[in-house]
Amino acid sequence: MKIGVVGPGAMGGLLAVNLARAGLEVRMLDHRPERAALIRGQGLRLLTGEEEVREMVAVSLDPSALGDVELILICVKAYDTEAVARQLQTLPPGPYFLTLQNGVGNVEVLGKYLPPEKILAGITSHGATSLGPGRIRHAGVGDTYIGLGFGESPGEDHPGLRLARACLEAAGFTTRIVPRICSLIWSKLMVNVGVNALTALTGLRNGGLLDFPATERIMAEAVREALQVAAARGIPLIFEDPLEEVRKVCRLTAANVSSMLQDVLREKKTEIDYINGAIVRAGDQLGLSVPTNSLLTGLVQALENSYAQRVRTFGV
Ligand code: KPL
Repeated sequence: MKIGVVGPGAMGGLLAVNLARAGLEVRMLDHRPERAALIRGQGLRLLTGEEEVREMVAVSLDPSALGDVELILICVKAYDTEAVARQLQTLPPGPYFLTLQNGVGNVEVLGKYLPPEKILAGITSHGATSLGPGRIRHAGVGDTYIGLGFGESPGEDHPGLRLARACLEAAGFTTRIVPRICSLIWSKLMVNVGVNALTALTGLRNGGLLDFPATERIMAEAVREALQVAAARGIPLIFEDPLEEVRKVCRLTAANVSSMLQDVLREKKTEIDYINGAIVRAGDQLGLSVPTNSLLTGLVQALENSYAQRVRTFGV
């Protein structure tokens, strides 16, 4: 079976290596020529604990390389979804598209360019860290859920969902099909709202957020505001106690460097606008006050817009 993976970052790389090891034919799409060339030459390297494996996978800058695949996994940052959707729009009809991205709004953007009935969405709590171009650490095992991007999932009866689950399971991701993925996306959003901006601003690993009363308090406040927004939107969540779930993820991925902290350490753009920023936009529309998310969003935006001006030493 041929599978496309868009975005050879941490999650895309983790999936590509594991799919290739399971015997599937993986075709990756990248937009960075130097990284694509490096992966083409050296393969993708995946570190799990002390063990490192290397897999050679096909990487292209041209979307037509994905012309005959059955499923395309979309693993780019949320701010690149639109550009990727425009590229994938040029493919012949056929493949299913599965987004496994962080944040809200990806399904809607994909739906503007691709056939909505072919769009699948999922969330995963597997931790993946990019150690550099083409080199990934598998930083924690977690659950994965998938469903239709639009509408209620008919479960096992849906060929696209069956195909996506078979691929993910081949890659070692235990996967459940759920009826309403929107609830899942918002449930995962709570985790990212509580963890990502705070780790990016403090420089702490996920587990470190539980070590300080101040970060615990700000986390609780950000999640409480996001829960109010979800309730006002009528979106049911899967967690009985969402804040406790955020703490649980911090404990399970204690050693992980969150994706947003990885971005800040590499002085890259972050996904803040799709996480805490999405709560701020929704709060504005609903007339709800979300001061903690507003503050976290503003601080991360300031940080990512000022890398060149950062003071690194106060030497005279
Ligand atoms: O999704 C994550 C991220 O870093 O973006 C968590 C679950 C918080 C793991 O670090």
